[in-house]
Amino acid sequence: MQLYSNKSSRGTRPRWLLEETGLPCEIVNVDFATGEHKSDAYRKLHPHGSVPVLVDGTTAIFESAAITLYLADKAGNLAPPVGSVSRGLYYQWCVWTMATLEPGVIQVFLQGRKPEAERDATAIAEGTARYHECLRVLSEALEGREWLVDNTFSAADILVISVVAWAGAMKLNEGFPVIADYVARGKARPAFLRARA
Ligand SMILES: N[C@@H](CCC(=O)N[C@@H](CS)C(=O)NCC(=O)O)C(=O)O
Repeated sequence: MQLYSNKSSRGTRPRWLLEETGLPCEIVNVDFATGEHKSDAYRKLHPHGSVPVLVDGTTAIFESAAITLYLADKAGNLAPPVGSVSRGLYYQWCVWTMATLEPGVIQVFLQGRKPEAERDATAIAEGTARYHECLRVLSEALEGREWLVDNTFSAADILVISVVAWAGAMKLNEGFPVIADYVARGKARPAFLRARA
Protein backbone atom coordinates (compact mmCIF):
# COMPACT_ATOMS: atom_id res chain seq x y z
CA MET A 1 0.00 0.00 0.00
CA GLN A 2 1.01 3.60 -0.51
CA LEU A 3 -0.36 6.57 1.39
CA TYR A 4 -0.06 9.85 -0.52
CA SER A 5 0.01 12.55 2.08
CA ASN A 6 1.97 15.34 3.70
CA LYS A 7 2.56 16.43 7.25
CA SER A 8 0.35 19.50 7.22
CA SER A 9 -2.80 17.77 6.05
CA ARG A 10 -5.62 15.45 7.02
CA GLY A 11 -3.26 12.68 5.90
CA THR A 12 -1.93 12.76 9.46
CA ARG A 13 -5.09 10.82 10.45
CA PRO A 14 -4.35 7.57 8.56
CA ARG A 15 -0.65 8.16 9.19
CA TRP A 16 -1.30 7.99 12.95
CA LEU A 17 -3.39 4.83 12.48
CA LEU A 18 -0.55 3.21 10.56
CA GLU A 19 1.85 3.94 13.41
CA GLU A 20 -0.60 2.54 15.98
CA THR A 21 -1.12 -0.71 14.09
CA GLY A 22 2.25 -1.29 12.43
CA LEU A 23 0.57 -2.02 9.09
CA PRO A 24 3.17 -1.87 6.31
CA CYS A 25 2.56 1.07 4.00
CA GLU A 26 4.84 3.29 1.95
CA ILE A 27 4.38 7.00 2.66
CA VAL A 28 4.56 9.13 -0.48
CA ASN A 29 5.05 12.82 0.23
CA VAL A 30 2.86 15.11 -1.86
CA ASP A 31 4.42 18.55 -2.05
CA PHE A 32 1.74 21.23 -2.39
CA ALA A 33 4.41 23.80 -3.30
CA THR A 34 5.13 22.10 -6.61
CA GLY A 35 1.43 21.69 -7.45
CA GLU A 36 1.94 17.99 -8.17
CA HIS A 37 -1.40 17.23 -6.51
CA LYS A 38 -3.16 19.02 -9.38
CA SER A 39 -1.41 17.05 -12.11
CA ASP A 40 -3.41 14.74 -14.38
CA ALA A 41 -1.42 11.77 -13.09
CA TYR A 42 -2.24 12.53 -9.45
CA ARG A 43 -5.90 13.25 -10.22
CA LYS A 44 -6.17 9.68 -11.47
CA LEU A 45 -5.61 8.70 -7.82
CA HIS A 46 -7.56 11.51 -6.17
CA PRO A 47 -10.12 13.18 -8.46
CA HIS A 48 -10.17 16.36 -6.35
CA GLY A 49 -6.40 16.65 -6.42
CA SER A 50 -6.26 16.58 -2.61
CA VAL A 51 -4.56 14.50 0.07
CA PRO A 52 -4.69 11.93 1.49
CA VAL A 53 -5.26 9.04 -0.86
CA LEU A 54 -4.43 5.40 -0.19
CA VAL A 55 -3.47 3.05 -2.97
CA ASP A 56 -4.06 -0.60 -2.13
CA GLY A 57 -3.19 -2.79 -5.09
CA THR A 58 -5.01 -1.32 -8.06
CA THR A 59 -7.57 0.60 -5.99
CA ALA A 60 -7.24 4.20 -4.82
CA ILE A 61 -9.31 5.25 -1.80
CA PHE A 62 -9.74 8.91 -0.84
CA GLU A 63 -11.24 10.69 2.21
CA SER A 64 -9.06 10.66 5.32
CA ALA A 65 -11.73 9.12 7.56
CA ALA A 66 -12.55 6.35 5.08
CA ILE A 67 -8.85 5.49 4.77
CA THR A 68 -8.37 5.52 8.55
CA LEU A 69 -11.35 3.23 9.16
CA TYR A 70 -10.36 0.92 6.32
CA LEU A 71 -6.86 0.57 7.73
CA ALA A 72 -8.22 -0.12 11.23
CA ASP A 73 -10.33 -2.96 9.84
CA LYS A 74 -7.44 -4.25 7.81
CA ALA A 75 -5.21 -4.26 10.90
CA GLY A 76 -7.93 -5.99 12.90
CA ASN A 77 -7.71 -3.68 15.85
CA LEU A 78 -8.58 -0.15 16.99
CA ALA A 79 -12.23 -0.85 16.12
CA PRO A 80 -14.96 -2.67 18.09
CA PRO A 81 -16.43 -5.89 16.62
CA VAL A 82 -18.76 -5.46 13.60
CA GLY A 83 -22.39 -5.74 14.72
CA SER A 84 -21.73 -4.85 18.35
CA VAL A 85 -23.38 -1.88 20.03
CA SER A 86 -19.87 -0.51 20.58
CA ARG A 87 -19.38 -0.58 16.80
CA GLY A 88 -22.54 1.51 16.51
CA LEU A 89 -21.10 4.09 18.90
CA TYR A 90 -17.80 3.96 17.02
CA TYR A 91 -19.62 4.79 13.76
CA GLN A 92 -21.52 7.51 15.58
CA TRP A 93 -18.35 9.30 16.67
CA CYS A 94 -16.55 8.81 13.35
CA VAL A 95 -19.43 10.17 11.27
CA TRP A 96 -20.08 12.91 13.83
CA THR A 97 -16.45 14.01 13.51
CA MET A 98 -16.72 14.54 9.78
CA ALA A 99 -20.34 15.70 9.52
CA THR A 100 -20.84 17.71 12.71
CA LEU A 101 -17.52 18.51 14.43
CA GLU A 102 -15.25 19.44 11.53
CA PRO A 103 -17.48 21.87 9.56
CA GLY A 104 -17.41 24.58 12.26
CA VAL A 105 -13.62 24.31 12.47
CA ILE A 106 -13.30 24.57 8.69
CA GLN A 107 -15.55 27.63 8.70
CA VAL A 108 -13.25 29.43 11.15
CA PHE A 109 -10.09 28.16 9.43
CA LEU A 110 -11.14 29.42 6.00
CA GLN A 111 -11.87 32.88 7.39
CA GLY A 112 -8.45 32.93 9.07
CA ARG A 113 -6.77 32.36 5.71
CA LYS A 114 -8.26 35.55 4.28
CA PRO A 115 -6.65 38.98 4.65
CA GLU A 116 -7.92 40.48 7.90
CA ALA A 117 -10.01 43.15 6.17
CA GLU A 118 -11.93 40.50 4.22
CA ARG A 119 -12.81 38.27 7.17
CA ASP A 120 -16.48 37.78 7.99
CA ALA A 121 -16.90 38.16 11.75
CA THR A 122 -20.38 36.60 11.64
CA ALA A 123 -19.07 33.50 9.87
CA ILE A 124 -16.27 33.19 12.47
CA ALA A 125 -18.74 33.56 15.35
CA GLU A 126 -21.14 31.02 13.82
CA GLY A 127 -18.38 28.49 13.15
CA THR A 128 -17.01 28.92 16.66
CA ALA A 129 -20.45 28.50 18.23
CA ARG A 130 -21.13 25.39 16.17
CA TYR A 131 -17.77 23.93 17.20
CA HIS A 132 -18.24 24.83 20.88
CA GLU A 133 -21.62 23.09 20.91
CA CYS A 134 -19.74 19.98 19.73
CA LEU A 135 -17.14 20.42 22.48
CA ARG A 136 -19.93 20.57 25.03
CA VAL A 137 -21.26 17.21 23.79
CA LEU A 138 -17.77 15.71 23.56
CA SER A 139 -16.86 16.89 27.08
CA GLU A 140 -19.93 15.16 28.48
CA ALA A 141 -19.12 11.96 26.60
CA LEU A 142 -15.56 11.98 27.94
CA GLU A 143 -16.44 12.73 31.55
CA GLY A 144 -14.74 10.08 33.69
CA ARG A 145 -13.19 8.22 30.77
CA GLU A 146 -10.00 8.41 28.74
CA TRP A 147 -11.28 7.28 25.34
CA LEU A 148 -14.64 7.56 23.62
CA VAL A 149 -15.85 4.00 22.98
CA ASP A 150 -15.73 1.49 25.86
CA ASN A 151 -12.94 3.62 27.32
CA THR A 152 -10.65 1.84 24.86
CA PHE A 153 -8.49 3.71 22.35
CA SER A 154 -9.90 3.32 18.82
CA ALA A 155 -9.77 4.88 15.37
CA ALA A 156 -12.66 7.08 16.50
CA ASP A 157 -10.27 8.77 18.96
CA ILE A 158 -7.76 9.27 16.14
CA LEU A 159 -10.35 11.09 14.03
CA VAL A 160 -11.79 13.18 16.84
CA ILE A 161 -8.43 14.15 18.33
CA SER A 162 -7.05 15.06 14.91
CA VAL A 163 -9.81 17.61 14.40
CA VAL A 164 -9.82 18.90 17.97
CA ALA A 165 -6.04 19.27 18.04
CA TRP A 166 -6.24 21.28 14.81
CA ALA A 167 -8.87 23.52 16.38
CA GLY A 168 -6.68 23.84 19.47
CA ALA A 169 -3.93 25.29 17.31
CA MET A 170 -6.48 27.96 16.35
CA LYS A 171 -7.15 28.60 20.08
CA LEU A 172 -10.70 27.28 19.80
CA ASN A 173 -10.52 24.90 22.78
CA GLU A 174 -10.11 27.45 25.54
CA GLY A 175 -12.52 26.89 28.44
CA PHE A 176 -12.87 23.15 27.76
CA PRO A 177 -10.47 21.42 30.18
CA VAL A 178 -11.78 17.89 29.50
CA ILE A 179 -11.00 18.40 25.82
CA ALA A 180 -7.52 19.78 26.55
CA ASP A 181 -6.76 16.66 28.63
CA TYR A 182 -8.11 14.36 25.91
CA VAL A 183 -5.97 16.00 23.23
CA ALA A 184 -2.93 15.81 25.53
CA ARG A 185 -3.54 12.06 26.05
CA GLY A 186 -3.70 11.51 22.30
CA LYS A 187 -0.64 13.59 21.58
CA ALA A 188 1.35 11.72 24.25
CA ARG A 189 0.89 8.39 22.46
CA PRO A 190 4.18 7.19 20.97
CA ALA A 191 2.43 6.43 17.65
CA PHE A 192 1.14 10.00 17.43
CA LEU A 193 4.64 11.32 18.03
CA ARG A 194 6.15 8.96 15.44
CA ALA A 195 3.50 9.97 12.88
CA ARG A 196 4.34 13.65 13.31
CA ALA A 197 8.12 13.21 13.45
N1 LIG B 1 -12.59 15.59 3.31
C1 LIG B 1 -11.30 15.37 2.73
C2 LIG B 1 -10.58 16.71 2.61
C3 LIG B 1 -9.31 16.59 1.79
C4 LIG B 1 -8.58 17.93 1.75
O1 LIG B 1 -9.21 19.00 1.62
N2 LIG B 1 -7.26 17.87 1.87
C5 LIG B 1 -6.49 19.08 1.87
C6 LIG B 1 -5.34 18.95 2.85
S1 LIG B 1 -5.92 18.71 4.49
C7 LIG B 1 -5.87 19.30 0.50
O2 LIG B 1 -5.43 18.37 -0.14
N3 LIG B 1 -5.83 20.56 0.07
C8 LIG B 1 -5.26 20.91 -1.18
C9 LIG B 1 -6.25 20.90 -2.30
O3 LIG B 1 -7.33 20.28 -2.16
O4 LIG B 1 -5.96 21.51 -3.29
C10 LIG B 1 -10.51 14.39 3.60
O5 LIG B 1 -10.76 14.34 4.82
O6 LIG B 1 -9.66 13.65 3.07
